[in-house]
Amino acid sequence: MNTTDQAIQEIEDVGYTIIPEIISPSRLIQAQQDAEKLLHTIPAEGLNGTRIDGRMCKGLFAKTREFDDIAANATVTAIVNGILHPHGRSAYYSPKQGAQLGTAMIKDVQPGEDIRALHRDDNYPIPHPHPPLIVNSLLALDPFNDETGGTWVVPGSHTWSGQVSTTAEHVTVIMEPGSIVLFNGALWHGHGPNYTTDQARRALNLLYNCSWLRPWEGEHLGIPENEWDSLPPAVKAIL
Ligand SMILES: O=C(O)CCC(=O)C(=O)O
Ligand SMILES: [Fe+2]
Repeated sequence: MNTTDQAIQEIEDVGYTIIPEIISPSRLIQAQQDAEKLLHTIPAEGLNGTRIDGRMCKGLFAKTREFDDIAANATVTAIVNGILHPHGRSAYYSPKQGAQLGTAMIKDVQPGEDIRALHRDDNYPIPHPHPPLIVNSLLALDPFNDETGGTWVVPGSHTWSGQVSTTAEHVTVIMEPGSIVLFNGALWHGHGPNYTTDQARRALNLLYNCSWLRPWEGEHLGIPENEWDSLPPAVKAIL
């Protein structure tokens, strides 16, 4: 089986897959530098009134063209389309039916930052389980592990019915910078605490949805017309 078919199979079976080194070391360094320029602190309040300020950059596509190549990466989009549009692998596929980028952001889990509780991204008002509607992804810009606040996933939970249990048993996604985790939006996931004092856990977060659904944020909004005209077809296809 090739990488794409194997990844599709894993997402179907356990709800997620990790692809090591989806970008080259030099592309990674560029992405880390571009991410650092865009990240800024967003003030937020936790449940008990504590400060949970996070470093983020939302609405990426209206702000920079630096991540277009990753969002439209041929392997990533083939996997996403294979999950969201299984018929897309047949001869009747039209690119216009392909997955849409629902949201694109950069996130940082900073040293000392607490967990993000287990949850589902797919909260459409349709009982679970149902056919996949969202594939979310996190491209690691820093190491993901048990110390840095790596993503937590509950294997197989994309097929579960009912409400999310925040105490379900999870595993940590362990990956090196330049690798990507892709998961069905119905999979329960979150991330652990960053126990370190000096190691950020930055990620490029690209969430794709079926193109016939209303996107979470709509990355096509806010792109100036002259910029839109010069976008490559593979980028336009996901917007
Ligand atoms: O940052 C993470 O590891 C998980 C974040 C998350 O819940 C998401 O991207 O939907
Ligand atoms: Fe999430």
